[in-house]
Amino acid sequence: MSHSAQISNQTKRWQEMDAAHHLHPYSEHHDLAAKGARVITKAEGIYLWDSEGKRLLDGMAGLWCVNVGYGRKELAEAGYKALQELPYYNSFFQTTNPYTAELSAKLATLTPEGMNRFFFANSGSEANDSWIKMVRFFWNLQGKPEKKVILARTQAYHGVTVGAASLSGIPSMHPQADLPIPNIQHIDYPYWYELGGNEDQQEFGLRIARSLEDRILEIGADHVAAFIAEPIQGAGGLIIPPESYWPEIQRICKKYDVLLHADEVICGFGRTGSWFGSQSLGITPDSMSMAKGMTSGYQPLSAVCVGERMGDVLFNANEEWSHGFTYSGHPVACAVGLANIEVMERENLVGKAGGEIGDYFQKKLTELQDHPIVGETRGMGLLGAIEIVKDKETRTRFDDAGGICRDHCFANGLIMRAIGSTMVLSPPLIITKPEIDELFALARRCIDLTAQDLGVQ
Ligand code: PXG
Repeated sequence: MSHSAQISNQTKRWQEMDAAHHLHPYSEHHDLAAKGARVITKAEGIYLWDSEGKRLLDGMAGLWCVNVGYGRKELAEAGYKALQELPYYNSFFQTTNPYTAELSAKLATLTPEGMNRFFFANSGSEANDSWIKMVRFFWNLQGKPEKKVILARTQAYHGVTVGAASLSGIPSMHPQADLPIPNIQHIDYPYWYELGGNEDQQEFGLRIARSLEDRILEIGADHVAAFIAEPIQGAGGLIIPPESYWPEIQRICKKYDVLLHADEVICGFGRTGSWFGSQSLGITPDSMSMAKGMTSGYQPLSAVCVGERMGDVLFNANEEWSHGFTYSGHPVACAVGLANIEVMERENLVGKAGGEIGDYFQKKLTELQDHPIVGETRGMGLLGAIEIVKDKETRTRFDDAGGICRDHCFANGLIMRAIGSTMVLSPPLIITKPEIDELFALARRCIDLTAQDLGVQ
């Protein structure tokens, strides 16, 4: 039997086991079983390999998370060392461990001023769910238990647990599970390219921000607890708000005493060119959630960070906070988180994403605007979006351009995510200029192939 035939049999075996026994996230299982799942077997730098030996340039850093790239020995060694010394102990019962204590202190040096206290969990969803409980506890302790409604945005992605999925504003996430839970409402989102029409971008940004004020007034400020938003919306379409948006949102939150929460799960850890998206976009939140880039995905780890106002109240409560996970502050995950930050600092990855490398990425992204089916490109740091359109003037869309383009990307060795007709990029922060050239050469070729399929010459 030839080598490749052996590999194929092995792949087939994994696909069959997987089809029989594995329920995948966000998948239609009939379709998946018929096609056979792609089996990823190894990774190095910005590349992945599947079980057939095909190489893929990972333009999405996994799911927006592998910021230091794949195959980093420092992270593996830090995890191995912690696994040998202290594979597990909890942080309940007045206990901590060196890794969790050191990571908390390290994070406090990176977060915006005053954001100094961290509650640890394992995923972005758990962090956001924990935050809902913190907000309720905070207002209850403040003697304002009627301040209960949390406002979030259409097309927001805050995770999938019951609370986090309720905060999320992607319409398909709610009906299957009878969500959202009570006291969560959604307002408009600042997607100028899709919704702005001929309106001036800054005017649009102000108008959308003021929909927050309208809703607060409708509900009554005494009943509104908090507003949650991603600095740049990720999974909802990589939506970068006009500059007028965030200052107005902050003015409104202050005026009506509504807590402001930044979901930094994608934007955190260098993605936008600063440690946190809030720093890039000039946001001063009361609290933030973080995950993904915190360990570059090498271990599941997340946190809710609270500033002085919430922190002082929660830390000084005269009652126990009834919340915490078995793995809150897991020593191995925290050890890997520390090693991840060390690598990011040593290699100046945040500085590069906000400087030379981010600028080069943005320049190459902008060059795609000359393509006949590219209506807009936008980005910040190492985030990029490409709007595929039938008509640049009217911004009319094709039916499934995103799906077609994504399939061409896979076939040609590039992972680029499709969100409707928006193609999205979020590569590892270690990407080099020649690798950026390779990424955009592949992207252009795949957009060409998409245009051909759609009958555009
Ligand atoms: N907040 C934000 C902003 C996210 O992007 C979560 C919270 C939830 O994190 P966990 O760790 O619970 O998944 C996320 C996750 C996609 C995609 O296809 C995006 C996410 C997750 C899965 C897929 O874009 N973001």
